[in-house]
Amino acid sequence: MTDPGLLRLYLVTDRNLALGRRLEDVVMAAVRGGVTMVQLREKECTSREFLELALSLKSCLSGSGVPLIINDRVDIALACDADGVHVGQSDLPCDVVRRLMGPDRIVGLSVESIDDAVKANSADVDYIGISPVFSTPTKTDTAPALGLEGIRKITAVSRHPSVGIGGLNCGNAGQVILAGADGVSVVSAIMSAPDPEKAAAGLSSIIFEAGGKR
Ligand code: TZP
Ligand code: MG
Repeated sequence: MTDPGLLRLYLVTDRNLALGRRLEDVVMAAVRGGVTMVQLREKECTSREFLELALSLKSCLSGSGVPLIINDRVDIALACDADGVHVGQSDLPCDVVRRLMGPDRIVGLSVESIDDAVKANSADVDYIGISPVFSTPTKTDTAPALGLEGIRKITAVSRHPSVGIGGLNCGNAGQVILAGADGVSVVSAIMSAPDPEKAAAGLSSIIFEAGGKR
């Protein structure tokens, strides 16, 4: 990934938090509001359903300039010709993911500690997701929250562009950027917003403003 600007406002999906709305509708409203990257992350789906959703989102996003990233599943990412894949510490190792995905697609890796971030420096990944910044009801099986101090320490040692994830919203997104992350990744702040376009636009301007103060 050549442009860390693509990480500025990174939407991670969860249909269960979409208040009964179509996933594609929420995602496209968020894109109109300024989301710069989208990760399809649906944990309660068959492989068939996951692929269908991925193909549908891929076609919605085509021409928007917003990359589609698939959570965990290299096979689904390749099958739908996604722009990339995002893996965690217990998923396929990054070298295997890179070999399967090829040199040109985006590979993202979650790091849950400074140690993970240091190890990621020798991995061929395009960005790291610093996870979780704060504890969140959206994902409860996480490592301990790293806080803003964790972002400072991890961005200081990491050679990769980064996004923070976990408990982020309008109230703390600016601090995440000021602490050194290139972007902010959210699930509920957009998926569950009454107006996802407005929520994305609000986050986007906060992130832009904080970026100008660094
Ligand atoms: N990984 C670490 S925390 C998290 C994921 C997928 C969920 C973040 O959700 P929210 O609603 O933005 O706190
Ligand atoms: Mg994973």
